[in-house]
Amino acid sequence: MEKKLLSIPNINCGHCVMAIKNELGDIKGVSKIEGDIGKKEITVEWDAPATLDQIKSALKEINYPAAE
Ligand SMILES: [Cu+2]
Repeated sequence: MEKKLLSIPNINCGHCVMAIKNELGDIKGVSKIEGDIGKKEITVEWDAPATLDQIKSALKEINYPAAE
């Protein structure tokens, strides 16, 4: 299992976290998504076939790009 903390500056409220959870939850292999509204961060856990690139591009697609 892989796990990554991503900083998402566009997170402002619970709806943002829900939108991210819905989007990433559709990716095959993603097993867990936790959001921290105050810190504007999400933690994602995944296994193959999901990849970090795929997760990042899904976030970009819904206008919640991860900061590097
Ligand atoms: Cu929001």
